[in-house]
Amino acid sequence: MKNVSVAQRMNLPWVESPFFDDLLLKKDLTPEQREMVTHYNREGFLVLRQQVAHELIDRTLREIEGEYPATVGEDPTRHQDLWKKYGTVRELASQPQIFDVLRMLYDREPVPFQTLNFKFGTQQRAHSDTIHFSSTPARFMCGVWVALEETNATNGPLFYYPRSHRQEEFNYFDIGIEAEENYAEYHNYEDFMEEFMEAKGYLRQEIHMQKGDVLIWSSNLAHGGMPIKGGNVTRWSQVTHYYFEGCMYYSPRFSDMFSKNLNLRHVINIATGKVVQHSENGKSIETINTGNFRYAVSHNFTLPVLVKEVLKKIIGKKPF
Ligand SMILES: O=C(O)CCC(=O)C(=O)O
Ligand SMILES: [Fe+2]
Repeated sequence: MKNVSVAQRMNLPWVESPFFDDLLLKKDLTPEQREMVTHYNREGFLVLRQQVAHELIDRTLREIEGEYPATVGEDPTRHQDLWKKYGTVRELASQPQIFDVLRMLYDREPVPFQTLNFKFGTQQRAHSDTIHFSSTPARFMCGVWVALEETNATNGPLFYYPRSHRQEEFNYFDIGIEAEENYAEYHNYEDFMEEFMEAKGYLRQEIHMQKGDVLIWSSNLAHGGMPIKGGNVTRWSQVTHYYFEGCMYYSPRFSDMFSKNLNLRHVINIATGKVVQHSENGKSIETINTGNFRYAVSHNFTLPVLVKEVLKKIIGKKPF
């Protein structure tokens, strides 16, 4: 390892590295690109104006509009993975110009793996997406939010806490909550995040966007949706979550990392339709399906663990 600098040895996206400034000096980037990566490094997000063709957005809305109720607050409020049904959602998740920006930020091949489409503002409390999706090496994940129409003070625009991505990635273990199958404990995590942001003096910023604008947030940036103030006003949008090749991908919310119960995700690359192989330091990691779309590292998956999982499913709680 003597010829490799300490900065190069760090298993992190270069844009999140503590040696970012040194690494930047070695990059072949235009002044505009330098500004973009520096902003992402410092603030944890990037706004790209007019990135997505309005023609594609209009086609998307025509395809998905029938999936939603007429009135705000009625179910379903969100649709996950409409890309499986609609080519336009897939196209929005696989925009080459956005891939190029992600390659610049992460130096790895992007893997769009999940879509969420909303008709109305989500009014979600602050969270970091790392509670839902994380990776090892850490931080090879980001969210790409596309405005399918204008967002403003009344239709529940996005908010984020600039620079909060620099904090550690909190999981349930850190705040004394057990890994869970449902959302019963999630409000405790949300309380924690809100209180943490306030205690550390982070300032919430609301962002207003135009149709076709894009916001990229780094995996650990705290963000959410503002309250809807304008009655039955829409806020059409699509979020695509991206991983990057060459990692292990897991859900912290369902995992107990320290007793080897790492809950691995079944990752399909939306752009290619192919399953993405988990890997660790260049070595492929085989996984085993433990039911309910949950996967575990197969060499950790012993017979007693299997028995426990099956019993848990039958009796609805942990057997021992
Ligand atoms: O659209 C929003 O209000 C927030 C969505 C979000 O937090 C996410 O998809 O990660
Ligand atoms: Fe989120």
